[in-house]
Amino acid sequence: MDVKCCIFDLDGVIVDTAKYHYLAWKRLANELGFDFTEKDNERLKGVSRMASLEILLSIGKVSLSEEEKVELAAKKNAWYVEYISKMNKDEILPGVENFLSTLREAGIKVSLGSASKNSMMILDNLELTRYFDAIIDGNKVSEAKPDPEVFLLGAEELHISPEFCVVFEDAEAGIEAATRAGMRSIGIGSPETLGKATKVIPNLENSDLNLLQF
Ligand code: B16
Ligand code: MG
Repeated sequence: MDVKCCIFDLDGVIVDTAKYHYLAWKRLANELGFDFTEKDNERLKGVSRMASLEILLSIGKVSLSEEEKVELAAKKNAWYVEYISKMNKDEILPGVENFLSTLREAGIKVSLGSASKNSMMILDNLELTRYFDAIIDGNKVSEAKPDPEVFLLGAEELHISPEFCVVFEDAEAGIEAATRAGMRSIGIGSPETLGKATKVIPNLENSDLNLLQF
């Protein structure tokens, strides 16, 4: 087995934060006078905060100045932080902690590769921070997935060549980012949307090192 590093996306792989993003974005949309559905929210998964706001505003056909946008993004984030500050270990997705622990025992490095600027707080609340050798998130990257930057930075920080890295992702843009980084990928979700991944599994439940045999 030649895998030396596993890189995990956060939302949709380790935990479902999308539901809290949804509550906060919906609250903002309602305040602006329009509705925001769960289907609309699908378009925001894996997308950065400011790009998410642009999508939301286009749904409501609202145009604002840059200054107003920055203000609204901060407002949404304050609500979101309020929701996620109540998260705990019970919200870790099935099989995740067990798999992270298996990787560490096997000497395989673990990195986060997320667009979120709140990832540290989330990992702390889930009591998962100690499993990570590197945390690359929205505070460290300038380019959003499908740009490979977030995954390449993880490999670089751990001094591991991309060919020995495997990315775990639930979004199509994340799978593309992994491919562009020269890494293999495991899609978490359905083969219909993640068909370009090296392998697709429904979730990490009962996962062991056999998953890393390609
Ligand atoms: P924040 P991931 C992404 O997380 C979410 O899927 C996306 O909905 C969110 O807008 C983005 O993080 C930024 O999050 O507002 O907390 O910085 O899937 O890349 O782990
Ligand atoms: Mg995701």
